[in-house]
Amino acid sequence: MLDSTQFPIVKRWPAQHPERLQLYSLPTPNGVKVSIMLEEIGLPYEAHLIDIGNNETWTPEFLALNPNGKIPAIIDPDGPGGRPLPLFESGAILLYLAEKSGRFLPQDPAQRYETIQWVFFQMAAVGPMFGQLGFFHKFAGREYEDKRPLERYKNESKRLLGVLETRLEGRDWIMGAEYTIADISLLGWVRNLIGFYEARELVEFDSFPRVAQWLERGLARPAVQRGLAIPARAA
Ligand SMILES: N[C@@H](CCC(=O)N[C@@H](CS)C(=O)NCC(=O)O)C(=O)O
Repeated sequence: MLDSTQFPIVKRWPAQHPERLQLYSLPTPNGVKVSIMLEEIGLPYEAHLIDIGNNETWTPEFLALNPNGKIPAIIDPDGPGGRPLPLFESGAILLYLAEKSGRFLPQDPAQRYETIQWVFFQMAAVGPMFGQLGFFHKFAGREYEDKRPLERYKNESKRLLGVLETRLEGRDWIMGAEYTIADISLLGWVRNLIGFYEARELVEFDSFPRVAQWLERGLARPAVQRGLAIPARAA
């Protein structure tokens, strides 16, 4: 059970089903990694919408769960040893859920580390670079007179798409025939780059046909479609 003295977040976002995994998120590229994974593995969970536009991640209740003030975060009431496990950082959450469910992370040790390597590639490179490109191309940064940051993040994003394009040669998924948490970590970011960030032409996305086909393949998965809309945004 979830004790509100241990987890102040449950006071502000009460759990209707405290026995289920609690997800605190918003359908952004980082948030949907976890909702897609939860939909893929079919673990019962309860989703709470955290409104980052209203600075809800910077409230004391949220910061007690993630001192870094970012979604997504979870509390699994049935964590290791049957004790509640709070967790933030989407990559760590993906690894945790993969190990808990025994899904989407290969058993073979070499393949397993290779998958983790690509998750780290997403966390350390694709997420930060695409995110900065979004800031300088679509959001507040577009007003900046100095266009060098935009240029840098555009070039870096194109380079990273090139890395994916090469990796996907002869492979349906990042790890080949098997769909893994590496794909789950990346799908929302690539979709966002050419969708919400409106950077399709800027990064010359059409020159990365294997990435485009991989994205289409991913978006065709029903769990991905469901996960992309969780938690539902207020109407
Ligand atoms: N490395 C973190 C990044 C999380 C992150 O940047 N979350 C953004 C939304 S995609 C956020 O919560 N922003 C709120 C803010 O900075 O105020 C992860 O992957 O979990």
